[in-house]
Amino acid sequence: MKIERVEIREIHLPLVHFFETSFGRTTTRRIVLVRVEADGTTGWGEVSAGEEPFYSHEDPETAWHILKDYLIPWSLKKEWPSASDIAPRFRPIRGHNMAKAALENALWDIEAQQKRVPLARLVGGTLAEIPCGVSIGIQNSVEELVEKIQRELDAGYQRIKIKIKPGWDVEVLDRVRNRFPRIALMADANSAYTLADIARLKELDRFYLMMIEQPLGWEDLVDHSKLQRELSTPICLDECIHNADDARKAIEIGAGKIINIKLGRVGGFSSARAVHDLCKAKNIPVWCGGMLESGIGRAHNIAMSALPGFTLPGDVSASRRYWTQDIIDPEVTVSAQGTIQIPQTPGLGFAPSLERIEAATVRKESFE
Ligand code: OSB
Ligand code: MG
Repeated sequence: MKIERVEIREIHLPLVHFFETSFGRTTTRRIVLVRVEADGTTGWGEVSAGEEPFYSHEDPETAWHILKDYLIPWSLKKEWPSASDIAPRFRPIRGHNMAKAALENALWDIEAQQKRVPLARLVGGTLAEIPCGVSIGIQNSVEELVEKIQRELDAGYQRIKIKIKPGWDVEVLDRVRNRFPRIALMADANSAYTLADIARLKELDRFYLMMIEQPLGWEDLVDHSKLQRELSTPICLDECIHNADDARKAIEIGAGKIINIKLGRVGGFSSARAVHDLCKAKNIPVWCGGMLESGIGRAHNIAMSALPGFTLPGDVSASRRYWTQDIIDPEVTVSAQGTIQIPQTPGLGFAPSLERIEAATVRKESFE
């Protein structure tokens, strides 16, 4: 495919409810979207970076800069045999995986349309539907958290993830577990602890969680392997894993037993597939994480979740949990059994609504 034109734009989308993690609270998402035209076909990608560089070093500004000054000039007017050929070209740029993923994933969208196959099938997906969980942020009170959990269980979601941090952990989980003794439950700390907190982290073992996600440093595999030896609860790695090589090292030193794969964090479908294939070969379960994506990033997450190694419910849930109106048609819906059907139509399977995207746009720039 020959890339004729690339447009980047920033949209602002207010969340239905604030989302709070150990590193802060988000009320409105600032999302950079990438639109690529190649051989008369249009593909879309989404930068999943947070508003501030608190989850990783990336934010919407850094992504805009890397796309505008490197990734777009390096890919425009060139002939790419397939979407999988662009990741090696981007390799000289260190990091900036979320910016890379947005452009690469738009090419996968184009390739799926050109080959007239569903995106899920093009990337190697085999599942017809995927199991869904929800990620519930830190609330103003435990009562509100319990109420929210009940609402999501009533909607059919198969597992509940809550966010924890020092001061919102043991007591909260104690009350949640007492109220919901049998649900599939996990906790995500987003790097809020250190090995000095080991006694407190060991207390979490009594809640028989499915896993505890990223308790320690955002780049620290070594301390996670020390912690895993002290815990019966499996550790799931999120922030630490940027590529298949990180996953290999993590598995080798026992830094965790489960991996959360995020398309943005690992740099797009090519890298995500490599992480998936490695984990599958090593019998490490994986699941698809989320970054409060708009419908475009969500549609990519759904396609990736169809890969056979995605055996655990992910953080991919219905559009209505995030937005009063999503920017795709149809919106993402979840069945009463807590599943999402993989689209069987060619390409993304969800049409970006230009009208809604335009209405949410605060700046855009195009390159030919
Ligand atoms: O750590 O998984 C995370 C949201 C923003 C940044 C990091 C994370 C999250 C979530 C939300 O947990 C997942 C979602 O519902 O999209
Ligand atoms: Mg996480």
